[in-house]
Amino acid sequence: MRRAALVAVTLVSITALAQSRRTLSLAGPGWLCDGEEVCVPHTWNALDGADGSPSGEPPPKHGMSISPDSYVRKAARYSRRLPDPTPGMRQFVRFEGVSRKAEVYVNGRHAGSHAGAFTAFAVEATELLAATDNVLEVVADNRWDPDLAPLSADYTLFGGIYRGVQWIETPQVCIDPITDGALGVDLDVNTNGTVRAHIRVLGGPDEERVFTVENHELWSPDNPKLYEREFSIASGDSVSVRFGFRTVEFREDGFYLNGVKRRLRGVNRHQDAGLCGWAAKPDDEDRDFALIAETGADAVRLAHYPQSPHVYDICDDKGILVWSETPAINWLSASPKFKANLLQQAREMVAQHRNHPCVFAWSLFNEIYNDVPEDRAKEGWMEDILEEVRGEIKRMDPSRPVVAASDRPARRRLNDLPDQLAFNAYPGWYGDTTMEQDFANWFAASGRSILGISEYGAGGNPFEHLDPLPPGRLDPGGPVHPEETQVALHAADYRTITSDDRIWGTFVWAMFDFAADARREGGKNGINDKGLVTRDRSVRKDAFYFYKANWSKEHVLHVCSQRMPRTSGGTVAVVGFSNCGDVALCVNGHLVGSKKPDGVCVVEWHDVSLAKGENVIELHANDRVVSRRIVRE
Ligand code: ADA
Repeated sequence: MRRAALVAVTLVSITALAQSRRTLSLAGPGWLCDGEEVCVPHTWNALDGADGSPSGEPPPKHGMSISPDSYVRKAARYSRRLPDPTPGMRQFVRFEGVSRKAEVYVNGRHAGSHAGAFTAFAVEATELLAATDNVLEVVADNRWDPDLAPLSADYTLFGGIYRGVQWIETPQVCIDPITDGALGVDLDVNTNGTVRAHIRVLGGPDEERVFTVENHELWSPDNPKLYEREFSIASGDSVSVRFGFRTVEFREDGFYLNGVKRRLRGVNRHQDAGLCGWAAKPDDEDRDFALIAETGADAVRLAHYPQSPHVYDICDDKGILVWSETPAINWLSASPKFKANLLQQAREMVAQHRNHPCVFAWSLFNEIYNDVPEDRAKEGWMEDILEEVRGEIKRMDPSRPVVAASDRPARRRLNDLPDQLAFNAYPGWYGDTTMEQDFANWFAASGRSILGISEYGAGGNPFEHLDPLPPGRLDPGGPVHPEETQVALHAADYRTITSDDRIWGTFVWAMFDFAADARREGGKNGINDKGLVTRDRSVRKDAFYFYKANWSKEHVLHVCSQRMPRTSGGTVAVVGFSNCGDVALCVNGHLVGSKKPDGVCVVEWHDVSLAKGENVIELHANDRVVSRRIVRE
C-alpha cells in the first residue's frame, strides 16, 4: 500500500516535470460583449470615443470639463469559452489591459478583480475549472470612480478588454504570474556583464540566479542590442526575458546614456491608435513606431499612463528611450482608497516594465493642479500622496530616475519631488509668453540647473490653411487651427530649445492626433489635433517634416502648405524644410532665389508673387531633390 502511494506520487511529479508552461492567446473572435460577437482587443467606444457629439450629458463630478463628453461609460459583460485544462496543471488568465476596472468570473464564480486601465493582471482559474466547457466572464467598467486614477484628463477613456488576453498553464510549482501582474522574473543588469535574476515562485521558495554575459554590447538608440534568457525552475516551468546593458544617469549638465551626454529628441504618444481607439493590435503599434522612428526621434513619452507590453518591446527593438508615466494627472483625491489605487498602479508599472532597457525614467505625474472642493483646505496633501508614490517607485527600482511633467512653476514642493523635472508649455498657443520667457521663469522658480520639456506644441488641422497668418494668438478652443500656425510655433519653440544647453530633453505634444471626446475645436470635434500625424495616420502634417528634417539621417526637402488649394492677394509665403543644403525656389519655372536653411532647417520667402490661375511652386536642393506645391491665385 505504501509502495503504491509512493509510485503514484512519483508518477504525478514526473508528469508535472514533463509538462512545461503553455501559453495561448485568447485574443481574436470567440467573445461576446453584452451579447454581441466581438473580437478582442475590443472597445465599445471605437465610434463614439472621438466623434465629439455633444450630448448634454454632464461631465463626471470631479472630471475635467472642457465641455461635456458623450461617449458611453458603462459596465459591460464579456464572455468566452476557455480551453480545456490539462489535468495536473495550474491555469491562469492574464489580461494585458481592461479599461478601467475588471471583475473576472470562471463558470460563474469570482476569480479576481483589477482596478486600473493600463497595467496587466492575472487571475488563477485552477480551482474553478471543470474538465471541459468552461466559461470566462469579465465585467469591464469604464465609469468614473472617485477612487480610481485618473480622475480627470482630456483624453477619452475607452472602455473594454482593449489589449491582449492569454491563457497560461503551468506546473503546480510555477514562476509567479500573479504578483503585480508581472512575469515573475526581475532582473538587475550591470554593465560589467553581470545579471542578477530574482525569480518569484508560487508553491515554492523564490530563487536567485546570477550569470555573466561575456563580450556583451551596450544597448543604445544607435545599437539596440538585446539579449534573451530563459529562466527555468525544477518543476519544468520557465519564462523567457529580454534585457539589455546600458546606464542612464542625469548629471549637473544633462542626461547621459552609457556615460555619453545625449539631449533627448522625443515625442509624446497616447495609445489611441486611430479608428480602433485604444483597441490597438500589434500591427497598429508597429505602424505608429515606424512613423516615430521616421522622424528620427530617439525618445518617447508614453503619456499619460503605461502602454501595452508590445509598445515597450518595440522601443527595446528600435532603440527608443521611454519615459513611462503613472496615471496621476490633473486631479488627485485625498481618499485613502484613491491613494492605494495610485500606489498599486505605480507598482504594477514598475514591476511589469522594469526589465526593459528602453525605459530611462519613471514619471510621477502630469500637471497636478486641482483638488476637489472638500480636499481644498488640506495643505500639502497632494504632495504627500505623490511623495509616497515616489518612495514606492524608488524602493522597487532605485536604478532609474524619477521624472515628472509640471505646468505650475510656483508649486515648489511638488516640483521638488522628482529627481528631474520637466515642464509642459504652450507658448503662443495657450499663453502669450515666449519659450525664452518660460525658460527664465522655470529655471528661476525651480532652482535647477537642467530641465526637460515634457510637452510643447500647437493644434494643426492639415485641411485648414491661412496665408498670411493673422497677427496675435489664435483662440486655441476656436474652430480654426491652421497648419501654418502649428509649423510656425514648433519652429519658434525649437529654435529656442536648440540654443539652450540646459535642456536635457524635449517631447513634442503630440506624435498623433488623439481622441479627446470633449474637445470642440480646430474644425474637427472630438480630437486633440496637436499631432504631427492625423489620428487615422493618413496625413503627415508639415510639422512632421520639420522634425524629420532636424532629426532624421534621411535627406529631407519639404515645401509646406501643399494642401492649401488657393490664396488671394497676388502673393504667398513659401516655407520649407531642408537638411540637404541650399534650397532654390522656383515659381512656374522661374528662379525666385536661393537660400541656406537656418539652424533648424527652415527656409522661408515672404510675399512671393503669383500669376493668376494655377501656380507651381518648387523647392530644389542638390539638383535632384524637389518638393512641389500647386496653389491657385
Ligand atoms: C496638457 C496635458 C495634455 C494635453 C495638453 C493639451 O498639457 O498634459 O494631456 O491634453 O494639455 O493639448 O492641451
